[in-house]
Amino acid sequence: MKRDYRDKQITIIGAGSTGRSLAKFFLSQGARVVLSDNRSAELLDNLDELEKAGVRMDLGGHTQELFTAADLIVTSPGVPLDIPVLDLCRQHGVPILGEVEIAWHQLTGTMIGITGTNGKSTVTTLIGEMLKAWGENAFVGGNLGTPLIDAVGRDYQWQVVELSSFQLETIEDFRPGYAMLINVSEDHLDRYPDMASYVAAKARIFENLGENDIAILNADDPQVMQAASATAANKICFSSQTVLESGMSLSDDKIIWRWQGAEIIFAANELKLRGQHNRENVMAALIPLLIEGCPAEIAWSAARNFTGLAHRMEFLGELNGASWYDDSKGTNIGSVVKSLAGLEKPVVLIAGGKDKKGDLSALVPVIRDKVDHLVLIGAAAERMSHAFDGLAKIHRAADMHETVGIAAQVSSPGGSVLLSPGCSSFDMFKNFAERGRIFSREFHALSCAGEARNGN
Ligand code: UMA
Ligand code: ADP
Repeated sequence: MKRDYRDKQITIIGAGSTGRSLAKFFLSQGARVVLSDNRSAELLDNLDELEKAGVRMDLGGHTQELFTAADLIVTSPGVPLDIPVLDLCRQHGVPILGEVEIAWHQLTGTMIGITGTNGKSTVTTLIGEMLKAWGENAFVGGNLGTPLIDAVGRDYQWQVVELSSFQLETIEDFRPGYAMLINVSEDHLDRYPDMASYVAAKARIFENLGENDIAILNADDPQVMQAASATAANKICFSSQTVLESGMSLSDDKIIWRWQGAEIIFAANELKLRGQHNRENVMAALIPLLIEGCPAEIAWSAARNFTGLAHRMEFLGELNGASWYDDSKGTNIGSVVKSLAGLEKPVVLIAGGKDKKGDLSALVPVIRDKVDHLVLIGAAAERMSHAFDGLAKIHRAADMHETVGIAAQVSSPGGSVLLSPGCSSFDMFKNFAERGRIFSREFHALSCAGEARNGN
């Protein structure tokens, strides 16, 4: 049921995209709004408009009284829940909720929530493409980029929302009609004390589901099945290892959908997306569409034509006979393993960034097998150079310009250069997209310089 915020005193923490969208929403509801950020005003652009509209700014720190006197605190996903000011709010009994929870109460239509360690953005975007091809009016966003609160008041028939573990930590009643968990592997151990806490945050997507809701699950991932074991929802699975009696399966090059006694077969080799993991993403994305009655040929044509998102194994071009790939969104170890698995050796791997403290050992066999040079960047470079010592020749670089220069020098004709950092970007860049863009820009600058030298 829609909640009424008229005259309520709301303090929002985090003046990033989520906080700003929340501030607009609460203003529109007649609330009194404080936007608090521990960064100072000089580091935060374009807040004037919100201030003029009546938002009170609390910048360069979190003023305790603006929190303890509030009726409600709403957090941005990047704000850890154990910071002192939030502890104080709990002591004072001030409720703390997240943006996704706030948005959910205000929305009607069918919500498809997508979480997992890897593949969330691809699946979210794909479902959006399928709904568009079907002629439906859908919001597509969440952790993908546009905060879910922006969907409020827009009369979308569907909300397709990518959900991070951070966003799920602050739900209460949140209950999407479809809740998908694509996979689970180690991530964000710089925020969570251990893997169990991270998985528990992800599993909250199932917390409030009832028997009319649908949980879409990866049958091949025991941690996924365990996380959903207690849900009251109807479970529908996908598998690339077993042909399921009911659900979505991959067998050789066939994607098989069996549901309510009917069977539909799709030819997986028609997909433009590459890699086994992307077949899994396509399978997961098809499920809600087919259940909702989208004609199979429409959903499939959208899947077939989907070429993937930027910064996910994006092919940039060739330089000195080596193929260059931007996988800047490869921000955890599991995703680097998948990306390397899809390449032939020899690979120059560019890795490192803000260290998420994950176990690096899963990368050892695939580095030994595929990688001849490692170019390490950022805060995690030190730990990675110890973990990968002796597996490949290790180089260290201070910035992306130097990184690309070294990678070009050591790459081999017929081989590949892969930026797949296995880390977040925040130590050197604004986000993974900026890291990818700068990588691509440096690559193109070097290619052009090479062509100019060769007189092309
Ligand atoms: N801040 C404080 N106090 C603190 C900590 C942070 O004030 O104690 C402030 C920072 O100074 C900063 C603001 O909080 O100004 C940033 O908030 P935020 O990190 O939540 O950033 P948003 O711009 O609101 O973006 C968030 C998501 N970011 C994170 O989860 C880190 C975006 O996901 C998401 O697209 C956006 O909401 C819309 O939903 C990005 C991400 O990296 C892509 N997500 C992680 C991932 O995919 O691995 C989970
Ligand atoms: P997310 O939004 O969860 O970070 P993306 O769709 O942006 O996921 O993909 C990021 C990276 O994760 C890709 O470049 C790829 O290396 C890896 N990846 C994508 N889908 C899967 C999957 N289903 N299983 C494992 N790894 C995947």
